[in-house]
Amino acid sequence: MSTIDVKVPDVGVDGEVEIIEILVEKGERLDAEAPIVVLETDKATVEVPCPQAGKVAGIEVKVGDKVKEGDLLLRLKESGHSGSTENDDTEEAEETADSTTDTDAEEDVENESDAKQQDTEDGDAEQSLRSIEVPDLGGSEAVEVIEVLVAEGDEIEEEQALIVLESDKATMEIPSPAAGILQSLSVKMGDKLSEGDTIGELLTSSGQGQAPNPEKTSTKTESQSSKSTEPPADNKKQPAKAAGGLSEKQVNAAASKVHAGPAVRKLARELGADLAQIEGSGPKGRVLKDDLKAYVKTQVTRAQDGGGSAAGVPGYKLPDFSSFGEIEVEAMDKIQRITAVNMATSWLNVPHVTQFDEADITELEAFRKAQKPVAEQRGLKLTPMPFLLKACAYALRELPQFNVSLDMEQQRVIRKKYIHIGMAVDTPGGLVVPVIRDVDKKSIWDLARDCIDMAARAKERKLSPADMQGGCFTISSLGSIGGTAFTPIVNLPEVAILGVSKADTKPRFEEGGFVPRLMLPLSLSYDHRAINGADAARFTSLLARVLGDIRQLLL
Ligand code: CAO
Repeated sequence: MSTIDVKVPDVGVDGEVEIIEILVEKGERLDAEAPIVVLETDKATVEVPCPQAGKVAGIEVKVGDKVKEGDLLLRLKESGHSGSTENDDTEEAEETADSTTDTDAEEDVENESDAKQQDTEDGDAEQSLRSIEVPDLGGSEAVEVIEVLVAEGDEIEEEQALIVLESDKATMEIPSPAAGILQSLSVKMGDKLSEGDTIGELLTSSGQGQAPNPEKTSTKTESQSSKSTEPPADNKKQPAKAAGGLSEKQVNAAASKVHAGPAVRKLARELGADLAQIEGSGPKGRVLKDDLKAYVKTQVTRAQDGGGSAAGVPGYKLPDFSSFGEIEVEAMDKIQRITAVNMATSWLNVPHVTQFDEADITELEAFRKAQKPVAEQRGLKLTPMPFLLKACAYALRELPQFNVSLDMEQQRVIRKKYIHIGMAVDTPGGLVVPVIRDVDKKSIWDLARDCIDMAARAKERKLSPADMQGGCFTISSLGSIGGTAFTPIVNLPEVAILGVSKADTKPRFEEGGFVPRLMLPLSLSYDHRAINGADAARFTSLLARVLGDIRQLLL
């Protein structure tokens, strides 16, 4: 058995490209053609396949590295067999093979320039028909269609993958250049396509490239798809229309809008995993192989582990609501899907307890109001949130058992030395939780700026996946809306979340008489596996004390 060097093949780009994902591990046995890394060029993401079967002897690159054609990616111990189950582990002398044939690359084209192509010109409310053509395939011609990801009548998002092509050196996903309704689809599996060939026609709203409202278009698209030519093989088994006019096909189409490469899609299909349920941690929310593996692991653990998992929880069947009256059906968007999965996962896995308390913020509010003109001069709005963040950071330092995550699989507690706090933001698109970093090290003004910036970006849907990762603790404030208390759900893998309700002036008995004090309701939900009730009471008492006299934050 000899060792060969696997190098970056020709990916149709001059200069360097970035490694955005590594799909293999040292010691892993690979089949020939198994994807090993994902590269991102300015116009495509490219999966580099393994030139032959073997065992990974060493990985020579890491995510973020910039590489060019001929650079070493990994060393492979040749095996005469393909497949990952061979047991020839014997270490043999390593011979350095000549450079491998720089043939294969898998491309997942994300053609930004085509996406920016102008819509055809019509009046404001007009829709226009736009032809979708095969983009530059890096010189390849007559490339076979190996997968069709959409069907006529589907509502398509800009950059959503439409078809997958496979040449002798690459597998490429062809994205939609704009949003719209797929009016016609001219290709099917097995077709051979070259640059400029027509894939189909897209009905776009003029001006924006926005997808038309499915409510407005569903009837039209249904009738259009019914007169369409035979749908591609993968899409033949479309279920009948759901009650309410929107077909289940359209509802299910949400799953195909996920940003993921061909190898990850293929693996997801093999594992029966629904990519739409997975939160991608890659660039632009791309679902990486590791995301898929973590998701499947969680599902398997939940199914096997009776302890507080969803195992054995009976599902429920919906009645036909249209039999009771008029209804509308719309597909959940990504935020709704992810929130639903995350909430249910936490609710089913975490034994929740909520500790209630009140903080006397009379002085804090007087101070905050006095600082409002200063805040305005600084171009900021000073709400209670920066003070809550600072007080929580203080409590997390004092009671570090709240700044942990539980690794139940390996029976470990992970203690964090940093303090990043998530802030639940109510947006028109749903609940999102951007994370404010190093809260303990920032001033109130810094935190006010971060809150404004994060809330604005959340509402404009401009948060990146990284903005929403790495939190140690979450604050969910409904104080500007109302309510006296609530039981927030722990934001896994954190172990506690603080719910804040509306402050109210209440009579407090002090020094022989009642005095009006502004009281802020606190609701601390915690994971009772990680935190005991006494610590929870200590946490809220400490918070109340610090919010009652913020000079303590200086100590
Ligand atoms: N009691 C009384 N008033 C409060 C308050 C409280 N607890 N919290 C905020 N307010 C006041 C603010 O002071 C401000 O009034 P002034 O202009 O007079 O100062 C007003 O309410 C509006 O505040 P805001 O909402 O603009 O700012 P914020 O920093 O308090 O909150 C944010 C920012 C992003 C957290 C909030 O906009 C939001 O989205 N909250 C909803 C979070 C949510 O949905 N949680 C539920 C998740 S499910 O568990």
